[in-house]
Amino acid sequence: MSSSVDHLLKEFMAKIVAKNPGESEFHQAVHEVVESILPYIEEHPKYKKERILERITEPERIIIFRVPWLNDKGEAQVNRGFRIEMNSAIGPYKGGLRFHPTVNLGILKFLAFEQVFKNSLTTLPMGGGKGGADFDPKGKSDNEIMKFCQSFMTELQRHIGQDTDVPAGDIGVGGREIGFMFGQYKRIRNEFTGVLTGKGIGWGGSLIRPEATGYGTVYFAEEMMKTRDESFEGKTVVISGSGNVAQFAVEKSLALGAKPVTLSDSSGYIYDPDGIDEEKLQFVMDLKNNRRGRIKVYAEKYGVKYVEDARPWGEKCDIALPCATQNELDADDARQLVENGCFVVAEGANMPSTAEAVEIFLEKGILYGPGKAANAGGVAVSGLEMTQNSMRLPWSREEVDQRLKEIMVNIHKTCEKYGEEDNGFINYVKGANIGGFIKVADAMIAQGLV
Ligand code: NDP
Ligand code: 2IT
Repeated sequence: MSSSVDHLLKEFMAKIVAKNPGESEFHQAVHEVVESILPYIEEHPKYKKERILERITEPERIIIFRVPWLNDKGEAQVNRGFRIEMNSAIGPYKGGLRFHPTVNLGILKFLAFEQVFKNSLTTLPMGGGKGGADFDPKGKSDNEIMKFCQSFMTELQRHIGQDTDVPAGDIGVGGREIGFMFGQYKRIRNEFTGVLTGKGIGWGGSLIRPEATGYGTVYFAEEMMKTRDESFEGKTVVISGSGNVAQFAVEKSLALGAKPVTLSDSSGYIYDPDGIDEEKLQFVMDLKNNRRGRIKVYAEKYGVKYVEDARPWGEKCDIALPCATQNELDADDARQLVENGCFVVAEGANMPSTAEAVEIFLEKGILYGPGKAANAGGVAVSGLEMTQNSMRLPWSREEVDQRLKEIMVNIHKTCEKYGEEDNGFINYVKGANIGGFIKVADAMIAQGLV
Protein backbone atom coordinates (compact mmCIF):
# COMPACT_ATOMS: atom_id res chain seq x y z
CA MET A 1 0.00 0.00 0.00
CA SER A 2 1.33 3.48 -0.84
CA SER A 3 2.25 5.70 2.10
CA SER A 4 -0.43 8.28 1.24
CA VAL A 5 -3.15 5.61 1.29
CA ASP A 6 -1.73 4.26 4.53
CA HIS A 7 -1.95 7.73 6.02
CA LEU A 8 -5.57 8.15 4.86
CA LEU A 9 -6.45 4.77 6.36
CA LYS A 10 -4.98 5.69 9.74
CA GLU A 11 -6.75 9.05 9.69
CA PHE A 12 -10.08 7.49 8.76
CA MET A 13 -9.78 4.73 11.38
CA ALA A 14 -8.91 7.24 14.10
CA LYS A 15 -12.24 8.95 13.43
CA ILE A 16 -14.14 5.63 13.38
CA VAL A 17 -12.61 4.57 16.70
CA ALA A 18 -13.31 7.96 18.32
CA LYS A 19 -16.90 7.92 17.10
CA ASN A 20 -17.62 4.28 17.97
CA PRO A 21 -15.67 3.70 21.19
CA GLY A 22 -15.23 0.17 22.49
CA GLU A 23 -16.68 -1.48 19.36
CA SER A 24 -13.57 -3.50 18.48
CA GLU A 25 -15.25 -5.93 16.07
CA PHE A 26 -16.82 -3.01 14.18
CA HIS A 27 -13.41 -1.31 13.94
CA GLN A 28 -11.90 -4.58 12.65
CA ALA A 29 -14.54 -5.03 9.94
CA VAL A 30 -14.36 -1.39 8.82
CA HIS A 31 -10.55 -1.45 8.74
CA GLU A 32 -10.51 -4.48 6.45
CA VAL A 33 -13.00 -2.97 4.01
CA VAL A 34 -11.54 0.53 3.97
CA GLU A 35 -8.01 -0.81 3.48
CA SER A 36 -9.21 -2.57 0.31
CA ILE A 37 -11.32 0.29 -0.97
CA LEU A 38 -9.16 3.35 -0.37
CA PRO A 39 -6.83 2.79 -3.35
CA TYR A 40 -9.90 2.29 -5.57
CA ILE A 41 -11.49 5.48 -4.23
CA GLU A 42 -8.29 7.42 -4.87
CA GLU A 43 -8.68 6.44 -8.53
CA HIS A 44 -12.41 7.28 -8.57
CA PRO A 45 -12.77 10.71 -6.91
CA LYS A 46 -16.59 10.79 -7.11
CA TYR A 47 -16.77 8.48 -4.10
CA LYS A 48 -14.52 10.80 -2.14
CA LYS A 49 -16.43 13.89 -3.13
CA GLU A 50 -19.71 12.30 -2.04
CA ARG A 51 -18.10 11.16 1.26
CA ILE A 52 -19.28 7.61 0.64
CA LEU A 53 -16.89 6.04 3.17
CA GLU A 54 -18.11 8.32 5.96
CA ARG A 55 -21.73 7.62 5.01
CA ILE A 56 -21.45 3.87 4.48
CA THR A 57 -19.91 3.36 7.95
CA GLU A 58 -22.76 5.21 9.67
CA PRO A 59 -25.91 3.08 10.19
CA GLU A 60 -29.07 4.59 8.75
CA ARG A 61 -30.89 3.70 11.96
CA ILE A 62 -30.27 1.77 15.18
CA ILE A 63 -33.12 0.44 17.31
CA ILE A 64 -32.43 -0.73 20.87
CA PHE A 65 -35.21 -2.04 23.06
CA ARG A 66 -36.11 -3.80 26.30
CA VAL A 67 -37.26 -7.43 26.03
CA PRO A 68 -39.09 -8.49 29.19
CA TRP A 69 -40.27 -12.11 29.57
CA LEU A 70 -41.29 -14.62 32.25
CA ASN A 71 -39.26 -17.79 32.80
CA ASP A 72 -40.79 -21.16 33.72
CA LYS A 73 -40.53 -20.33 37.42
CA GLY A 74 -42.63 -17.24 36.86
CA GLU A 75 -39.69 -14.89 37.42
CA ALA A 76 -39.33 -11.70 35.40
CA GLN A 77 -36.35 -11.61 33.04
CA VAL A 78 -35.02 -8.71 30.99
CA ASN A 79 -32.83 -8.75 27.89
CA ARG A 80 -31.69 -6.13 25.43
CA GLY A 81 -32.89 -6.32 21.82
CA PHE A 82 -31.29 -4.63 18.80
CA ARG A 83 -31.83 -4.03 15.12
CA ILE A 84 -29.16 -2.24 13.10
CA GLU A 85 -30.59 -0.87 9.85
CA MET A 86 -27.28 -0.24 8.15
CA ASN A 87 -27.92 0.53 4.49
CA SER A 88 -30.99 0.45 2.21
CA ALA A 89 -29.43 1.81 -0.99
CA ILE A 90 -30.07 -1.34 -3.04
CA GLY A 91 -33.04 -2.92 -1.26
CA PRO A 92 -34.84 -3.43 2.04
CA TYR A 93 -32.58 -4.05 5.05
CA LYS A 94 -31.78 -7.75 5.14
CA GLY A 95 -29.80 -9.84 7.61
CA GLY A 96 -30.04 -12.26 10.49
CA LEU A 97 -30.90 -12.12 14.17
CA ARG A 98 -28.39 -13.47 16.70
CA PHE A 99 -29.37 -14.67 20.18
CA HIS A 100 -26.20 -15.11 22.24
CA PRO A 101 -25.10 -13.75 25.64
CA THR A 102 -22.13 -11.93 24.02
CA VAL A 103 -24.35 -9.87 21.69
CA ASN A 104 -23.70 -6.13 21.96
CA LEU A 105 -23.89 -3.06 19.75
CA GLY A 106 -20.35 -3.38 18.35
CA ILE A 107 -20.79 -7.01 17.31
CA LEU A 108 -24.10 -6.34 15.59
CA LYS A 109 -22.68 -3.25 13.84
CA PHE A 110 -19.80 -5.32 12.46
CA LEU A 111 -22.24 -7.95 11.25
CA ALA A 112 -24.58 -5.36 9.70
CA PHE A 113 -21.64 -3.65 7.98
CA GLU A 114 -20.38 -6.93 6.50
CA GLN A 115 -23.92 -7.73 5.41
CA VAL A 116 -24.14 -4.61 3.20
CA PHE A 117 -21.24 -5.82 1.01
CA LYS A 118 -22.24 -9.48 1.15
CA ASN A 119 -25.79 -8.76 0.03
CA SER A 120 -24.54 -6.58 -2.80
CA LEU A 121 -22.27 -9.41 -3.98
CA THR A 122 -25.25 -11.77 -4.31
CA THR A 123 -26.59 -9.46 -7.09
CA LEU A 124 -30.04 -9.60 -5.44
CA PRO A 125 -31.81 -6.40 -4.35
CA MET A 126 -31.10 -6.48 -0.61
CA GLY A 127 -29.77 -3.79 1.71
CA GLY A 128 -27.91 -4.65 4.90
CA GLY A 129 -29.06 -5.11 8.50
CA LYS A 130 -28.50 -7.26 11.56
CA GLY A 131 -30.11 -7.67 14.95
CA GLY A 132 -30.55 -9.88 17.93
CA ALA A 133 -30.40 -9.95 21.69
CA ASP A 134 -28.06 -10.80 24.57
CA PHE A 135 -30.38 -13.72 25.34
CA ASP A 136 -28.81 -17.13 25.99
CA PRO A 137 -30.96 -19.92 24.51
CA LYS A 138 -28.82 -22.63 26.18
CA GLY A 139 -30.70 -24.59 28.80
CA LYS A 140 -34.00 -22.78 28.13
CA SER A 141 -37.23 -24.77 27.68
CA ASP A 142 -39.24 -24.51 24.44
CA ASN A 143 -41.78 -22.50 26.41
CA GLU A 144 -39.15 -20.01 27.54
CA ILE A 145 -37.81 -19.68 23.99
CA MET A 146 -41.35 -18.98 22.77
CA LYS A 147 -41.99 -16.38 25.48
CA PHE A 148 -38.74 -14.63 24.65
CA CYS A 149 -39.36 -14.69 20.88
CA GLN A 150 -42.89 -13.33 21.32
CA SER A 151 -41.71 -10.47 23.51
CA PHE A 152 -38.82 -9.70 21.14
CA MET A 153 -41.18 -9.56 18.15
CA THR A 154 -43.79 -7.50 20.02
CA GLU A 155 -41.38 -4.57 19.78
CA LEU A 156 -39.48 -5.47 16.59
CA GLN A 157 -42.68 -5.79 14.51
CA ARG A 158 -43.21 -2.03 14.37
CA HIS A 159 -39.82 -1.54 12.69
CA ILE A 160 -39.81 -4.30 10.07
CA GLY A 161 -41.88 -5.39 7.06
CA GLN A 162 -41.53 -7.28 3.81
CA ASP A 163 -40.57 -4.09 1.93
CA THR A 164 -38.71 -2.44 4.82
CA ASP A 165 -36.54 -4.84 6.77
CA VAL A 166 -36.55 -8.65 6.54
CA PRO A 167 -34.70 -10.48 9.37
CA ALA A 168 -33.63 -14.15 9.35
CA GLY A 169 -31.60 -16.53 11.53
CA ASP A 170 -28.01 -16.45 12.76
CA ILE A 171 -26.32 -17.91 15.86
CA GLY A 172 -29.00 -19.12 18.28
CA VAL A 173 -31.83 -18.44 15.83
CA GLY A 174 -33.01 -21.33 13.65
CA GLY A 175 -36.30 -22.71 12.39
CA ARG A 176 -37.86 -22.95 15.86
CA GLU A 177 -37.22 -19.30 16.73
CA ILE A 178 -38.22 -18.00 13.27
CA GLY A 179 -41.51 -19.90 13.70
CA PHE A 180 -42.30 -18.31 17.06
CA MET A 181 -41.39 -14.84 15.80
CA PHE A 182 -43.36 -15.23 12.57
CA GLY A 183 -46.42 -16.34 14.54
CA GLN A 184 -46.25 -13.26 16.76
CA TYR A 185 -45.71 -10.89 13.82
CA LYS A 186 -48.73 -12.34 12.03
CA ARG A 187 -50.87 -12.12 15.15
CA ILE A 188 -50.04 -8.46 15.83
CA ARG A 189 -50.08 -7.19 12.24
CA ASN A 190 -52.78 -9.51 10.91
CA GLU A 191 -50.85 -10.13 7.71
CA PHE A 192 -49.17 -13.19 6.22
CA THR A 193 -46.16 -11.79 4.38
CA GLY A 194 -42.51 -12.63 3.78
CA VAL A 195 -41.33 -10.52 6.71
CA LEU A 196 -38.84 -13.16 7.87
CA THR A 197 -36.82 -15.71 5.91
CA GLY A 198 -35.83 -19.17 7.03
CA LYS A 199 -39.50 -20.06 7.47
CA GLY A 200 -40.76 -23.65 7.45
CA ILE A 201 -41.55 -25.26 4.10
CA GLY A 202 -45.29 -25.49 4.77
CA TRP A 203 -45.64 -21.78 5.60
CA GLY A 204 -43.67 -19.72 3.11
CA GLY A 205 -40.14 -21.05 3.52
CA SER A 206 -37.81 -21.97 0.68
CA LEU A 207 -36.33 -25.37 0.02
CA ILE A 208 -32.52 -25.33 0.44
CA ARG A 209 -32.54 -22.31 2.80
CA PRO A 210 -31.35 -24.44 5.77
CA GLU A 211 -28.60 -25.93 3.61
CA ALA A 212 -27.70 -22.73 1.77
CA THR A 213 -24.90 -21.23 3.86
CA GLY A 214 -22.94 -24.46 4.30
CA TYR A 215 -23.51 -25.61 0.71
CA GLY A 216 -22.64 -22.15 -0.61
CA THR A 217 -19.41 -22.04 1.35
CA VAL A 218 -18.35 -25.36 -0.16
CA TYR A 219 -19.41 -24.23 -3.66
CA PHE A 220 -17.28 -21.11 -3.20
CA ALA A 221 -14.29 -23.14 -1.99
CA GLU A 222 -14.76 -25.42 -5.01
CA GLU A 223 -14.61 -22.42 -7.36
CA MET A 224 -11.43 -21.16 -5.70
CA MET A 225 -9.88 -24.64 -6.03
CA LYS A 226 -10.76 -24.84 -9.74
CA THR A 227 -8.37 -21.91 -10.34
CA ARG A 228 -5.57 -24.32 -9.33
CA ASP A 229 -7.05 -27.41 -11.00
CA GLU A 230 -7.95 -28.84 -7.60
CA SER A 231 -11.17 -30.32 -6.21
CA PHE A 232 -12.67 -31.63 -2.94
CA GLU A 233 -12.23 -35.23 -4.04
CA GLY A 234 -10.07 -37.09 -1.50
CA LYS A 235 -9.26 -33.96 0.56
CA THR A 236 -9.29 -33.75 4.35
CA VAL A 237 -11.50 -30.96 5.73
CA VAL A 238 -11.33 -29.36 9.17
CA ILE A 239 -14.59 -27.66 10.18
CA SER A 240 -15.41 -25.64 13.31
CA GLY A 241 -18.87 -25.23 14.81
CA SER A 242 -21.62 -27.85 14.76
CA GLY A 243 -24.66 -25.68 14.10
CA ASN A 244 -26.55 -24.88 10.94
CA VAL A 245 -23.63 -23.78 8.79
CA ALA A 246 -21.17 -26.47 9.94
CA GLN A 247 -23.67 -29.31 9.48
CA PHE A 248 -24.35 -28.52 5.84
CA ALA A 249 -20.69 -27.77 5.14
CA VAL A 250 -20.04 -31.37 6.25
CA GLU A 251 -22.89 -32.66 4.08
CA LYS A 252 -21.67 -30.95 0.89
CA SER A 253 -18.00 -31.79 1.56
CA LEU A 254 -19.03 -35.45 1.78
CA ALA A 255 -21.07 -35.22 -1.41
CA LEU A 256 -17.97 -33.93 -3.23
CA GLY A 257 -15.85 -36.84 -2.04
CA ALA A 258 -13.92 -35.13 0.77
CA LYS A 259 -13.34 -36.34 4.33
CA PRO A 260 -14.50 -33.96 7.09
CA VAL A 261 -12.69 -34.84 10.32
CA THR A 262 -13.63 -32.23 12.94
CA LEU A 263 -16.58 -30.36 14.45
CA SER A 264 -16.69 -28.13 17.52
CA ASP A 265 -18.86 -26.14 19.89
CA SER A 266 -18.02 -23.56 22.53
CA SER A 267 -16.84 -26.33 24.89
CA GLY A 268 -14.30 -28.09 22.61
CA TYR A 269 -13.80 -30.07 19.40
CA ILE A 270 -13.95 -33.67 18.20
CA TYR A 271 -11.47 -35.28 15.79
CA ASP A 272 -12.61 -38.33 13.85
CA PRO A 273 -9.73 -39.72 11.75
CA ASP A 274 -12.10 -42.03 9.81
CA GLY A 275 -14.20 -39.05 8.76
CA ILE A 276 -17.66 -37.83 9.72
CA ASP A 277 -19.81 -39.85 7.32
CA GLU A 278 -23.51 -39.44 6.42
CA GLU A 279 -24.69 -41.57 9.33
CA LYS A 280 -22.52 -39.77 11.88
CA LEU A 281 -23.73 -36.46 10.46
CA GLN A 282 -27.35 -37.55 11.05
CA PHE A 283 -26.35 -38.27 14.65
CA VAL A 284 -24.87 -34.75 14.97
CA MET A 285 -28.01 -33.18 13.48
CA ASP A 286 -30.23 -34.97 15.96
CA LEU A 287 -27.84 -34.20 18.83
CA LYS A 288 -27.65 -30.48 18.02
CA ASN A 289 -31.06 -29.68 16.51
CA ASN A 290 -33.37 -31.88 18.61
CA ARG A 291 -31.61 -33.00 21.77
CA ARG A 292 -29.58 -29.78 21.94
CA GLY A 293 -26.59 -31.60 23.44
CA ARG A 294 -22.84 -30.98 23.43
CA ILE A 295 -20.44 -32.18 20.68
CA LYS A 296 -18.52 -34.13 23.31
CA VAL A 297 -21.29 -36.75 23.10
CA TYR A 298 -20.07 -37.55 19.54
CA ALA A 299 -16.65 -38.51 20.91
CA GLU A 300 -18.25 -40.72 23.55
CA LYS A 301 -20.49 -42.46 21.01
CA TYR A 302 -17.85 -43.08 18.36
CA GLY A 303 -14.81 -43.45 20.63
CA VAL A 304 -12.80 -40.62 19.05
CA LYS A 305 -10.68 -37.80 20.42
CA TYR A 306 -12.32 -34.85 22.19
CA VAL A 307 -10.28 -31.80 23.11
CA GLU A 308 -11.86 -29.56 25.68
CA ASP A 309 -11.68 -25.76 25.43
CA ALA A 310 -9.81 -25.94 22.14
CA ARG A 311 -10.35 -25.22 18.45
CA PRO A 312 -9.57 -27.70 15.67
CA TRP A 313 -6.98 -25.72 13.65
CA GLY A 314 -4.02 -27.82 14.77
CA GLU A 315 -5.37 -30.93 12.99
CA LYS A 316 -3.79 -31.69 9.62
CA CYS A 317 -5.97 -30.84 6.63
CA ASP A 318 -6.11 -29.56 3.05
CA ILE A 319 -9.19 -27.38 3.52
CA ALA A 320 -10.37 -25.41 6.58
CA LEU A 321 -13.95 -24.18 6.91
CA PRO A 322 -14.45 -22.01 10.01
CA CYS A 323 -18.20 -22.16 10.68
CA ALA A 324 -18.65 -21.09 14.34
CA THR A 325 -18.08 -17.43 15.21
CA GLN A 326 -15.94 -14.27 14.85
CA ASN A 327 -12.23 -14.27 15.69
CA GLU A 328 -12.09 -18.03 16.29
CA LEU A 329 -8.92 -18.42 14.19
CA ASP A 330 -5.86 -16.34 15.15
CA ALA A 331 -2.33 -15.84 13.75
CA ASP A 332 -0.93 -18.94 15.48
CA ASP A 333 -3.78 -21.04 14.13
CA ALA A 334 -3.22 -19.63 10.64
CA ARG A 335 0.51 -20.41 10.75
CA GLN A 336 -0.20 -23.92 11.99
CA LEU A 337 -2.76 -24.58 9.25
CA VAL A 338 -0.40 -23.45 6.49
CA GLU A 339 2.52 -25.41 7.96
CA ASN A 340 0.34 -28.53 8.00
CA GLY A 341 -0.37 -28.15 4.29
CA CYS A 342 -3.78 -26.47 4.36
CA PHE A 343 -4.17 -24.44 1.15
CA VAL A 344 -7.87 -23.50 1.18
CA VAL A 345 -9.74 -21.50 3.82
CA ALA A 346 -13.38 -20.62 3.13
CA GLU A 347 -15.30 -18.81 5.85
CA GLY A 348 -18.79 -20.10 6.63
CA ALA A 349 -18.84 -17.87 9.71
CA ASN A 350 -18.68 -14.08 9.71
CA MET A 351 -15.12 -12.75 10.29
CA PRO A 352 -13.85 -15.96 11.94
CA SER A 353 -10.21 -15.09 11.12
CA THR A 354 -8.47 -12.28 12.99
CA ALA A 355 -6.85 -9.52 10.92
CA GLU A 356 -3.42 -11.04 11.66
CA ALA A 357 -4.58 -14.48 10.50
CA VAL A 358 -5.89 -13.00 7.23
CA GLU A 359 -2.55 -11.31 6.67
CA ILE A 360 -0.78 -14.67 6.99
CA PHE A 361 -3.15 -16.38 4.52
CA LEU A 362 -2.55 -13.61 1.98
CA GLU A 363 1.20 -13.56 2.53
CA LYS A 364 1.42 -17.32 2.04
CA GLY A 365 -0.68 -17.09 -1.10
CA ILE A 366 -3.25 -19.73 -0.14
CA LEU A 367 -6.85 -19.70 -1.42
CA TYR A 368 -8.60 -17.57 1.20
CA GLY A 369 -12.31 -16.78 0.80
CA PRO A 370 -13.56 -14.18 3.30
CA GLY A 371 -17.00 -14.63 4.87
CA LYS A 372 -18.76 -11.88 2.97
CA ALA A 373 -18.09 -13.81 -0.24
CA ALA A 374 -17.90 -17.43 0.93
CA ASN A 375 -20.96 -17.48 3.21
CA ALA A 376 -23.23 -15.30 1.04
CA GLY A 377 -25.24 -18.37 -0.04
CA GLY A 378 -27.41 -18.16 3.07
CA VAL A 379 -28.65 -14.65 2.49
CA ALA A 380 -28.80 -15.32 -1.26
CA VAL A 381 -31.36 -18.09 -0.73
CA SER A 382 -33.13 -15.78 1.74
CA GLY A 383 -33.41 -13.41 -1.22
CA LEU A 384 -34.84 -16.25 -3.30
CA GLU A 385 -37.31 -16.99 -0.48
CA MET A 386 -38.45 -13.34 -0.68
CA THR A 387 -38.92 -13.71 -4.44
CA GLN A 388 -41.01 -16.87 -4.00
CA ASN A 389 -43.09 -15.14 -1.29
CA SER A 390 -43.77 -12.19 -3.60
CA MET A 391 -44.74 -14.49 -6.46
CA ARG A 392 -46.67 -16.74 -4.07
CA LEU A 393 -45.09 -19.66 -5.90
CA PRO A 394 -42.54 -22.07 -4.43
CA TRP A 395 -39.61 -23.37 -6.46
CA SER A 396 -38.29 -26.93 -6.50
CA ARG A 397 -35.18 -28.02 -4.62
CA GLU A 398 -33.27 -28.37 -7.87
CA GLU A 399 -34.22 -24.89 -9.05
CA VAL A 400 -33.14 -23.20 -5.81
CA ASP A 401 -29.90 -25.20 -5.58
CA GLN A 402 -29.07 -24.37 -9.20
CA ARG A 403 -29.63 -20.66 -8.57
CA LEU A 404 -27.52 -20.85 -5.38
CA LYS A 405 -24.70 -22.47 -7.32
CA GLU A 406 -24.90 -19.81 -10.06
CA ILE A 407 -24.83 -17.03 -7.47
CA MET A 408 -21.72 -18.48 -5.77
CA VAL A 409 -19.99 -18.88 -9.16
CA ASN A 410 -20.82 -15.24 -9.96
CA ILE A 411 -19.53 -14.00 -6.61
CA HIS A 412 -16.31 -15.85 -7.36
CA LYS A 413 -16.11 -14.14 -10.77
CA THR A 414 -16.65 -10.74 -9.15
CA CYS A 415 -13.82 -11.47 -6.69
CA GLU A 416 -11.55 -12.44 -9.59
CA LYS A 417 -12.46 -9.30 -11.50
CA TYR A 418 -11.64 -6.88 -8.69
CA GLY A 419 -9.13 -8.94 -6.73
CA GLU A 420 -6.60 -10.14 -9.28
CA GLU A 421 -3.15 -8.71 -8.57
CA ASP A 422 -0.31 -8.00 -11.00
CA ASN A 423 1.32 -11.40 -10.39
CA GLY A 424 -1.96 -13.21 -11.08
CA PHE A 425 -2.74 -13.95 -7.41
CA ILE A 426 -6.42 -13.50 -6.58
CA ASN A 427 -6.86 -11.46 -3.42
CA TYR A 428 -10.45 -12.40 -2.55
CA VAL A 429 -10.54 -9.90 0.31
CA LYS A 430 -9.90 -7.01 -2.03
CA GLY A 431 -12.14 -8.50 -4.73
CA ALA A 432 -15.11 -8.99 -2.39
CA ASN A 433 -14.76 -5.59 -0.78
CA ILE A 434 -14.48 -3.60 -4.00
CA GLY A 435 -17.00 -5.80 -5.84
CA GLY A 436 -19.53 -5.37 -3.03
CA PHE A 437 -18.87 -1.66 -2.64
CA ILE A 438 -19.39 -0.34 -6.15
CA LYS A 439 -23.09 -1.12 -6.57
CA VAL A 440 -24.01 0.23 -3.13
CA ALA A 441 -21.89 3.36 -3.51
CA ASP A 442 -23.28 4.12 -6.98
CA ALA A 443 -26.84 3.66 -5.72
CA MET A 444 -26.14 6.01 -2.81
CA ILE A 445 -24.84 8.66 -5.20
CA ALA A 446 -27.82 8.25 -7.56
CA GLN A 447 -30.27 8.64 -4.66
CA GLY A 448 -28.76 11.92 -3.44
CA LEU A 449 -27.63 12.89 0.04
CA VAL A 450 -29.88 10.69 2.18
P1 NDP B 1 -25.71 -21.96 15.15
O1 NDP B 1 -26.26 -21.28 16.34
O2 NDP B 1 -26.55 -22.93 14.42
O3 NDP B 1 -24.34 -22.67 15.50
C1 NDP B 1 -23.27 -21.94 16.02
C2 NDP B 1 -22.13 -22.90 16.30
O4 NDP B 1 -20.97 -22.13 16.62
C3 NDP B 1 -22.39 -23.79 17.49
O5 NDP B 1 -21.68 -24.98 17.32
C4 NDP B 1 -21.82 -22.96 18.64
O6 NDP B 1 -21.45 -23.70 19.79
C5 NDP B 1 -20.60 -22.35 18.00
N1 NDP B 1 -20.30 -21.09 18.66
C6 NDP B 1 -21.11 -20.00 18.75
N2 NDP B 1 -20.53 -19.04 19.47
C7 NDP B 1 -19.32 -19.52 19.83
C8 NDP B 1 -18.26 -19.00 20.57
N3 NDP B 1 -18.32 -17.75 21.10
N4 NDP B 1 -17.16 -19.77 20.74
C9 NDP B 1 -17.09 -21.03 20.22
N5 NDP B 1 -18.08 -21.58 19.50
C10 NDP B 1 -19.18 -20.84 19.31
O7 NDP B 1 -25.27 -20.74 14.18
P2 NDP B 1 -24.97 -20.79 12.62
O8 NDP B 1 -24.40 -22.08 12.23
O9 NDP B 1 -26.16 -20.26 11.91
O10 NDP B 1 -23.85 -19.63 12.50
C11 NDP B 1 -22.46 -19.92 12.55
C12 NDP B 1 -21.69 -18.77 11.91
O11 NDP B 1 -22.12 -18.61 10.55
C13 NDP B 1 -21.88 -17.39 12.55
O12 NDP B 1 -20.70 -16.67 12.43
C14 NDP B 1 -22.95 -16.76 11.67
O13 NDP B 1 -22.92 -15.35 11.75
C15 NDP B 1 -22.51 -17.26 10.32
N6 NDP B 1 -23.51 -17.25 9.24
C16 NDP B 1 -24.71 -17.88 9.40
C17 NDP B 1 -25.62 -17.88 8.37
C18 NDP B 1 -26.91 -18.62 8.45
O14 NDP B 1 -27.60 -18.66 7.45
N7 NDP B 1 -27.26 -19.23 9.57
C19 NDP B 1 -25.34 -17.18 7.11
C20 NDP B 1 -24.01 -16.62 7.02
C21 NDP B 1 -23.15 -16.66 8.07
P3 NDP B 1 -22.38 -23.67 21.11
O15 NDP B 1 -23.59 -24.45 20.75
O16 NDP B 1 -21.55 -24.24 22.18
O17 NDP B 1 -22.69 -22.20 21.35
O1 2IT C 1 -24.86 -13.61 8.18
C1 2IT C 1 -25.75 -13.90 7.38
O2 2IT C 1 -25.66 -13.68 6.17
C2 2IT C 1 -26.98 -14.53 7.90
N1 2IT C 1 -27.06 -14.79 9.10
C3 2IT C 1 -28.14 -14.81 6.99
C4 2IT C 1 -28.96 -13.56 6.77
C5 2IT C 1 -30.24 -13.77 6.01
O3 2IT C 1 -30.96 -12.77 5.91
O4 2IT C 1 -30.53 -14.85 5.54
